[in-house]
Amino acid sequence: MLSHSSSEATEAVLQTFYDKLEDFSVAPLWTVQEDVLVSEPKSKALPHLWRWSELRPQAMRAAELVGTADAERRVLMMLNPGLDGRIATTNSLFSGLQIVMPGETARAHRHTPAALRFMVDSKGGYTTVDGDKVPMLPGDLILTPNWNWHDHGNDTDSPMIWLDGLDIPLVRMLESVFFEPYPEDVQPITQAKDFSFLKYGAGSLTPAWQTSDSSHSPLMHYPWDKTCEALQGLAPATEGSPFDGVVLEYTNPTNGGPAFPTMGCHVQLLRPGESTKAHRHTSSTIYHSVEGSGHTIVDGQKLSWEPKDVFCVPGWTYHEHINASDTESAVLFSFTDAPVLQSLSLLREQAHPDGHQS
Ligand code: GTQ
Ligand code: FE2
Repeated sequence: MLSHSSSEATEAVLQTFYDKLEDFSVAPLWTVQEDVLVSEPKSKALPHLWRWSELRPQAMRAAELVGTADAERRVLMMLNPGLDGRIATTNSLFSGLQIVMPGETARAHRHTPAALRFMVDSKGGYTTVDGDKVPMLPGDLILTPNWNWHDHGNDTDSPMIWLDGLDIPLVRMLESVFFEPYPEDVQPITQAKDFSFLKYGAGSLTPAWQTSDSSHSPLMHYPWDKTCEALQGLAPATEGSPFDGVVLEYTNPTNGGPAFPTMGCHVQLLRPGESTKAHRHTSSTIYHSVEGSGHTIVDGQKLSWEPKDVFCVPGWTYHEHINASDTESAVLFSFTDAPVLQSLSLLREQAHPDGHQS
């Protein structure tokens, strides 16, 4: 028979032993076991909301004070108040607000963290991604995958402001950050304008003369008019998800997979008066309200959003969405680290046992 053993060592003897172990760069697991092997995750990140009405004036002020010659990128980072100044919006995701003023360019570079842009305010302008000049209008989603050259330019007479989403905290944790400036300020345009959209934008009609095996979507541009049309067409015809309403993923048109191996992107429509059920998942999410107003209850805390606000839902926290209007739809854009968790068999989801938080 096996049995549990016990010993008579006193506190003092144990402490002397533990101190001694430090000399060998080892430590006892048994004194910290419960901090490591927790029964379930508890994110240090807090639910938090950033208001467009407060951030926009600060972005404009940044544009007065700092030029794109001095700032590689003029970005206001959204730092999670629970993460002690870490460059992170949730544990694994980063979000920022970037501004490019009329006539400005943000010079070409590339890096291993992948980036997405969701256009908030502009009358045009562009990002060039590996030689493909991608136009940027409000509501457009633009991808700049791992190690793709990218530079931004504003050839209009009004400011461009967009939401950046990057996997920076994850890539830093994996110690895989590489960065390289392009030898010139601006990279050459080598493709027809918006080429990835010409090639892959039809969604269910993809080039048959070649196969694409890249780990990210080959489509760099998901224009708002197509997104809007898909949501508006589908919303009256289906219930959608109990947790997210009519929610669509921005997919890789060649295989139906996520936009990036590290980040997935979604857009969801909440019908007038719609309130969703609560659930939680190990993935974390950053949301941006495109239109409409409402609130999201995260871990019992009410985050009230107006158009263009940004808020985050840390991993494994219950959340549910409420469209406060009885007449208008609400639309939320979001990005998530779910593809990472999925590919590592770490993605778990749980519905709230009572349907809603109290
Ligand atoms: O626009 O290239 O928010 O490189 C952070 C890093 C934006 C960008 C960010 C970047 C960019
Ligand atoms: Fe960049």
